[in-house]
Amino acid sequence: MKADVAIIGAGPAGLLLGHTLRQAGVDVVIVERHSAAHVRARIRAGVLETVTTDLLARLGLADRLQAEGLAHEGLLLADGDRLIRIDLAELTGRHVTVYGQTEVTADLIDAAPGRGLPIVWNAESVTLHDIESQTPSLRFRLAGVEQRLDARFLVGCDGFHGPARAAMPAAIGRTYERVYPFGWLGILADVAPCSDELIYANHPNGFALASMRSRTRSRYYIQAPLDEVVENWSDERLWDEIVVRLGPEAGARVVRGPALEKSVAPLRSFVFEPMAHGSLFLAGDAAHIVPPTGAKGLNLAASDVWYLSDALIGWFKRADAAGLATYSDRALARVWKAERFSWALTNLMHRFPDHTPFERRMQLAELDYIASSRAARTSIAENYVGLPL
Ligand code: RFL
Ligand code: PHB
Repeated sequence: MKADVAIIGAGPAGLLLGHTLRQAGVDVVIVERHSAAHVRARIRAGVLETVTTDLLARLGLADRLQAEGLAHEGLLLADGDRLIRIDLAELTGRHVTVYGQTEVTADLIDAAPGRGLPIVWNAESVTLHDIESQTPSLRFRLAGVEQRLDARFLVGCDGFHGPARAAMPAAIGRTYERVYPFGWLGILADVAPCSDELIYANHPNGFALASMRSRTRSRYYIQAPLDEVVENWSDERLWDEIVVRLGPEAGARVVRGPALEKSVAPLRSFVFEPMAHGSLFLAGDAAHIVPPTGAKGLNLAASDVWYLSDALIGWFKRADAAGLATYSDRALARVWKAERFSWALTNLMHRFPDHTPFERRMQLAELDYIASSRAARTSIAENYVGLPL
């Protein structure tokens, strides 16, 4: 097999990049470890910045997003008793869109055959070769048979655990990491949301988030110990805790229902620099992870794709190498600001095992400051809707 660009991974980063390059007439093949059914079933992000929705619109793949996505013009921070509103529309003139990552992925997978975007599913043991040359390749097994894909460039869109970042020579890279001492226990249920807008709650018992996928499907999370097992949490116990942590006003409006899905996810901040070496580029979770508190992970994958697709199209269509040379620096400038925001919001809203009553009072003082200061709310709002490209 041959392609201009070989992409590893059919998550949001790989699918968005593949479609964008294909639309510009660049030959792409995506190689994915799992089946299409597995990728479609993964439940993850729910909040899209305009960076992401504009990319889908530019691809002409935003019909369902426009019909079914919910525009959110604000969000709420809860500090135990009070709800503090961050009015995104008034403070920034912008909004975010609630539309599940599952739906984004489905729309991109469904459109691939009609647009001549090949996706190789179920590719086992993908390895990267000759990344420092101009003739790199991927090797993998398909139903037990060895395959080879030659390309001019390789792009690792293979998430945090994929092989692409590991293929970078150790001497050229640097890793920055913070692992948080808790995870998020999530529940998805076909019940009406308790609020029209997302609620991020800092309760003495720990963090809680009220989110949604639609007007009839809710997504809630609570902070939980890292070693927590889902089996310890019956639906009833989890609903009880969600109600307590959201506070009296929102808690009273929680509608309970059977869990469609329940899982624990760890929280991590992580950046690998640089995002390019030789003929290999990284995009999305392959290069950086944020804790989900700021809703930035999927949106950072989309901003990487803006920069990288622009650079690769420049190289193939205008013989312009400048974009590829600056890709890593451009992408990382935006990544670090999103890392800062996600880390700060995580620190503000969670209960840390080593916190003393002093740290708790610092959190409450900051929430009180946010409630009273338009400048503080504007800072949160402009980060939440997404910083400019
Ligand atoms: P993905 O989605 O992990 O996709 C990587 C793909 O690569 C494949 N792969 C391989 N393929 C071939 N060979 C190999 N050896 C391979 N190894 C891996 C994988 O199967 C997969 O298909 O990375 P990508 O594309 O960079 O996208 C990143 C986003 O998925 C991620 O940042 C977000 O889900 C993070 N996130 C959120 N982001 C937001 O912007 N807003 C949110 O509201 C939000 N909420 C969340 C989140 C992530 C969560 N979890 C579970 C981590 C909520 C949660 C709970
Ligand atoms: C979600 O709905 O899954 C979600 C929303 C906002 C976040 C994280 C996750 O910050």
